[in-house]
Amino acid sequence: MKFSNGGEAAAQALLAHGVDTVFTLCGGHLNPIYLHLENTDVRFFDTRHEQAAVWMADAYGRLMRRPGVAMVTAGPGFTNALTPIASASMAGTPLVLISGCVGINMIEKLDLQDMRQAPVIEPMVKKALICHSAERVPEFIDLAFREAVSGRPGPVYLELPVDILGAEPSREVELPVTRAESGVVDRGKAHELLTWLAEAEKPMLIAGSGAWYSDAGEELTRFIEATGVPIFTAANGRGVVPDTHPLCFEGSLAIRPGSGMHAGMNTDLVVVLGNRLNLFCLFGDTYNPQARMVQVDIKPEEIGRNRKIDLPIMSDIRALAAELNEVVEREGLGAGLRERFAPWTDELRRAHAEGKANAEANWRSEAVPVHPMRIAYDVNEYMNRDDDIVVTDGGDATTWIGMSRTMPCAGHYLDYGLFGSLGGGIPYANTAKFLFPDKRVLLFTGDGSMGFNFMELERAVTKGISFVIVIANDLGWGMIRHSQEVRLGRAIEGVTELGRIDYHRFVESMGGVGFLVEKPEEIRPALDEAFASGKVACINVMSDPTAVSPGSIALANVGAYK
Ligand SMILES: Cc1ncc(C[n+]2csc(CCOP(=O)(O)OP(=O)(O)O)c2C)c(N)n1
Repeated sequence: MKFSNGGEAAAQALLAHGVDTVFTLCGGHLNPIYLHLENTDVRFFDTRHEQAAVWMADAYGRLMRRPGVAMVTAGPGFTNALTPIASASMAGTPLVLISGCVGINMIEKLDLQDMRQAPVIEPMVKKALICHSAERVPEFIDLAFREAVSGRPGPVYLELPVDILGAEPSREVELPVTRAESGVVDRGKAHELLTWLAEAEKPMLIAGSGAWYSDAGEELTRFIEATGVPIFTAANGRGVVPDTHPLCFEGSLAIRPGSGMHAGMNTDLVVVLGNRLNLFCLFGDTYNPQARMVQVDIKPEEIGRNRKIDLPIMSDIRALAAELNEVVEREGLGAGLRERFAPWTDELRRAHAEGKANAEANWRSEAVPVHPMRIAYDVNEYMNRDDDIVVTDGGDATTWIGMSRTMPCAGHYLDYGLFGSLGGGIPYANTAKFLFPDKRVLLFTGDGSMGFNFMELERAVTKGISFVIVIANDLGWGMIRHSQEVRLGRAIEGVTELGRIDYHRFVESMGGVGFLVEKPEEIRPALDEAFASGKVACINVMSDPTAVSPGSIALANVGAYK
């Protein structure tokens, strides 16, 4: 095809890749691309801060399992985009960040917004690309998309200098769209894993983000139903087998009320499926040191991080699960395994019920100010449709809802994950409702985290995107205050207090609706009214500032803070 300039080539390449949404904050360097995306099938979501644009692309990547696309301008637009890129890198989110930059022929002349961008972002992305010729723009876009989804997904950076976008390609250019292939299982290893399972008495499967991105839910469900092996889920894998399935014991985190801790301490075989041994399992230490370890991952370098792995398997999770199912059926292994694991699943059911019972007092607390677990409990009960989407932000707030949320399915829950960056909540909620206008969306957040991208609520109101925000308002940066109290015996003055902020009134002034809630029994009626309003609604719940989450206690005790 013959293109008038690099900007048109970029726009056509994005369309060829099926891009339907671009999250962006404008800048002159991007005009040649905008011009050729205007009036096409691509929708722009124009944010008020580049950070929000990239948070939104991150949410897109996680919800849709294909790359979210953010576009930012040179220099300050680029630097504003960095935090969510680091977060996406840690989480392994498929995302393509396109950045403008100064023209190649203007480097070092002291042109506007000039800086060396690629070296800054290189350690945060799977690949940092700079395209130096208008003819090669589609090829670079193809490469960026392929890289973002191949193997373990992740963010990719593509820099398109403004003179390249303005230059006319000297020849006809193809629009390549290459499919990334996923990893194929080693059949012998699948067989070996089944032998190990047959020798175990107390096995546990842990399905992480790799199970979500490979779409392994159905195959895994078939496998646990055939064999009776209990499964736990983690990270973006939460919900790949629903929490309500009798063989799913919900999240694997040891702090979650349920059986995660009991299973980890007593298991004799841990099968980690597309999940990393990171802080969330104390780098592998929450699992019985005597247990045999199997780790399955699409990225071989991941296998063996932090703990010795007895059986490493490099595979896409769905491919492995499908292979396991084939062998189990062919060799008729199911009934024997089901019988073998029945006492263990009974034990887990008892531990699960006990773990839940221990949390009841907080979940059903009638105290004023409201216990944050009670808020999380009511929110979880209320968001009871299978396709409801819950988003979280905040320190303790994320811990409380993480401990309380029942996952009816995968791809309907967004939190900040391992990078731990506050501030993505409002952009995440904007993405969820923008992509799924028919689903109910709720953001559960701390009061501090409300502030980072507050102006994005203006975007929501202006664009008619409605969701409900529930703030567990503990008058400050709760998790840090609490970790100081646990560690030092007191809060350090001048850094963690916010005082009472009437966020609900701010939201009202922007055209949304607001509710102040001071008693537990007011939460549900406020949720009813908030969703019925069809607007952006903020329920500002005065929560107990002295309630310390297990997350804060962990923060006070992990190595870095000693
Ligand atoms: C961008 C960013 N800045 C600072 C921190 C450190 N931090 C972790 S938890 C926390 C407190 C969060 O307060 P809030 O949003 O009110 O939620 P709460 O813990 O009170 O539930 C802070 C400041 C962080 N994780 N990310």
